[in-house]
Amino acid sequence: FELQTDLRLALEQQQFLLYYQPVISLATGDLVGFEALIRWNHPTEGFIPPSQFIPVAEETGLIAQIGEWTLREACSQIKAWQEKFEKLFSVRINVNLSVKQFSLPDLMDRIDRILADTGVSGNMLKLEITETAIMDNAESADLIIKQLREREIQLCIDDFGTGYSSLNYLHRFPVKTLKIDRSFISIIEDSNLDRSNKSLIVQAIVTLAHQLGMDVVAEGVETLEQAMYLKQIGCEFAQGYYFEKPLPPTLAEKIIIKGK
Ligand code: G
Ligand code: G
Ligand code: MN
Ligand code: NA
Repeated sequence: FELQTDLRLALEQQQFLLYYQPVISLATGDLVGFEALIRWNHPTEGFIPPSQFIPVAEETGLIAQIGEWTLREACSQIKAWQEKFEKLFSVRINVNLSVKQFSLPDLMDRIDRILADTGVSGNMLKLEITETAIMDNAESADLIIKQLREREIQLCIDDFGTGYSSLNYLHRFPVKTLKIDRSFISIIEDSNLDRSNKSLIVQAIVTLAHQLGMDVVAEGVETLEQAMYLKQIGCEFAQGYYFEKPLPPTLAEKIIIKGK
């Protein structure tokens, strides 16, 4: 098994899948979105996690094609769910963009082509990028963010708190949502007693985001205590195993129907 070689074949042999993890409103328990997460079903190795192959894809440049596939597949799924569920399906799908993808000079053309081909409008999409993606592309980010906004595509800062500690870009670039990295969530153990530095950081991030006009998603929420604490400090949204794992489309559909 040679990961790099097999990764090239994976695209043409259609070994990638998207799973969808529900994003939940902490106030109401309602479904407010899904994050699309890539899965590689390798013919002999079984499921290989993205943490293993996304870095290789970044190094080899394959990420451009894989990212293109992901975005197209997510948009096709949006279209299929819109046709199947009509008004019942109205939430955005979050798609992860890698650092390299965000810096592709023709990113906007690629996005426009996919939207046109699938017949999906930008207001059904949210793109997740890291702080690094923005900071590494500080000059081009202004224009890209403006163009995304014209298409009503929202942006979410993923893994917030683990990348650049520079907060400069936060007021410079209009981003809808901050997603707090799960390393900050995993240390929340008790909604009343927890006074560790890390949960103070969570509280500070929520306050910062709100003051900048952003909403907040906590990722990696695994316990009721964490969910209650986050709700108490005003964090709007959450995703994590406590609510739902990333699901194949057929199971995600059951959540769409329930709306919870
Ligand atoms: O699904 P999982 O929890 O294993 O994801 C691990 C990491 O892989 C996460 O950081 C996630 O952002 C990233 N990831 C998942 N799907 C995609 C994708 O389609 N494109 C990119 N660039 N990263 C992804
Ligand atoms: O984009 P990002 O790296 O944040 O992707 C989310 C990753 O976290 C995915 O790989 C997903 O499978 C994983 N994940 C989702 N919910 C949980 C959770 O509650 N706990 C942990 N440990 N991982 C989670
Ligand atoms: Mn993400
Ligand atoms: Na993350």
